[in-house]
Amino acid sequence: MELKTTTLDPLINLTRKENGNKDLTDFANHVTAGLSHTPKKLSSRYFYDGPGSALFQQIMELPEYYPTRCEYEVITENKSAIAAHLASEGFFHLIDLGAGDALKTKILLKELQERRAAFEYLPVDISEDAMQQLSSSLEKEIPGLNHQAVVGDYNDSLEWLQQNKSGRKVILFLGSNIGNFEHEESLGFLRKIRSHLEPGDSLLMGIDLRKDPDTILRAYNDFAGVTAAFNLNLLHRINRELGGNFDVNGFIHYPIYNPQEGVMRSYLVSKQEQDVYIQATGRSFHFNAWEAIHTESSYKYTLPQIQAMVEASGFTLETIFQDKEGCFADVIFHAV
Ligand code: AVJ
Repeated sequence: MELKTTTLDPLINLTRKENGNKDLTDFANHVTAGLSHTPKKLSSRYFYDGPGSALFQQIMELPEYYPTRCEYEVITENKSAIAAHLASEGFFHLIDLGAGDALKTKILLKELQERRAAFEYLPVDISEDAMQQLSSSLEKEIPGLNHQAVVGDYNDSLEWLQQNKSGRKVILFLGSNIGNFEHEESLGFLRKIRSHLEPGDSLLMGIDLRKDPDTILRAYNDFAGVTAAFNLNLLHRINRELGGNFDVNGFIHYPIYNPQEGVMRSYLVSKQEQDVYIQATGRSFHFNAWEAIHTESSYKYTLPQIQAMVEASGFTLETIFQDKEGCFADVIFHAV
């Protein structure tokens, strides 16, 4: 009998596996549905192609975009307590949903490695570029780390992990990515995560908290216009991948914060009446002057809201970590 090798493929791509043009077809169907809907909408999940991921990297370095810096502080200040919680019970799979550049996770990875914790790091992201860059940077920065990057959406990746990785799991869901879900969707998503876990497995979730509305609005309306370019890239992507003829200069980025709902919503607003033909959808779409496409929601939470939401999904709250200013929370939950 042959010995099972422990070497992991550095990258698994779930979006390519014999699904041909399925992703493009999905994108085209999504665009057709969203631009025929009243009011018009497109999902922020399509922001993250190569150029979009690069723009998001720039956003994280903007002076106005506080969430990354606040979460960096939470993780840095509490790294040993967090690592102790995660590594309390022997070998585990550390699954990083929406890992991106994993800037904050790397602090924990180094801490876990120093403690000689037994674990395998599995970053998951829909951006293949981001996962390729992460794989090679991990090799340089954290030699000896057992890791395998997974390219795929949250659902496909969770299924894949269920089938391919058994044993204790710790899910990281950092960067306030949960904020992109509407409230019902976030409950559904947390329940989905829970359904892939066993009692005693853990979830570490990073969430942006409610604060001064001006601070929030500025983070999504930066002076240099990087967030505008990030939002408008969605139209460039439709032009590139689906053969659209959007005149991107005919649209403006418009973000607005609702302090009662605690939600930042971003729109692309058409400056004039126009028709846009999109080859892959086989049709054109009409825009009235000042008609808007809703492209992103980023929900901000209160601590009681977070606790209620996650406990309604089959978890119990373990510990809340926060930065000094109460800007951002990273919360550990246990599956029950
Ligand atoms: C990556 C979803 C957390 O909502 O703050 C940043 C994305 N959009 N600026 C966020 C984003 C505009 C970001 N998340």
